[in-house]
Amino acid sequence: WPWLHKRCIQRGFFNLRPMPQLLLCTGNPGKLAELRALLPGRDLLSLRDAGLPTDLPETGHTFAANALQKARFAFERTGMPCIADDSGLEVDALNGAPGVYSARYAGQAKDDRANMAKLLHELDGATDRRARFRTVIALIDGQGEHLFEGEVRGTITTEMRGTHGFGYDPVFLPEMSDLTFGELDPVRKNAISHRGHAVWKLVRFLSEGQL
Ligand code: ITT
Repeated sequence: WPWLHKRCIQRGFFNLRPMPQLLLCTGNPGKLAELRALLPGRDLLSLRDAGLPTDLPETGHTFAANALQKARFAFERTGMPCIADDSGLEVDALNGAPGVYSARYAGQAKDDRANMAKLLHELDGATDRRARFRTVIALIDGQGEHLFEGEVRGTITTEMRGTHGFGYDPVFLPEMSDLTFGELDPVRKNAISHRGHAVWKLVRFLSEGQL
């Protein structure tokens, strides 16, 4: 019991201060739904709830730079703890493309089907179809700026499969799975995804600290 009591104090289980609201700085409805599912029990606000634009500036050349840029934009305007996710698909045979340009791979419209069609076209006939999804999550609060990374490796299919998820999910087959992210139900995707890994690190950080 003394051991358990000490662990509870260390982990803040007796800390009855209310958890602060967190602002999720994404305009992508698919990401927003996954972040909400991965952060149960948290008081979460969307950009729309906070009266901010949903297409935040992201002019960096790395996931980390863009995640920080989006979180800073929102933090400077609200002063709330802000969480931003910048993510994308890196394909080995395309030297890491589309990478940070994943959302606009087929044009400015951020059209998921057009992006997947372009990717399948680029890989037409390719035997090396290895790829990975990467996410960098930035948290900015009154204390500072923190980054949490996640990735999942897999391959690109030769056709779109499944209707779950968003973005490139129907063409991404994660390692050790016969089903694409588009075919997996959301709980199973979150259990192995790049975003799931990054959010676990974020949750550990939040539960160890004051947020
Ligand atoms: P925000 O910047 O507002 O968050 P966005 O859609 O512009 O929204 P990104 O710039 O981070 O987000 O682009 C990420 C793109 O990568 C996204 O449009 C998807 O096409 C793809 N992507 C990221 N995570 C994905 C996932 O879990 N499943 C499928 N595609 C994903």
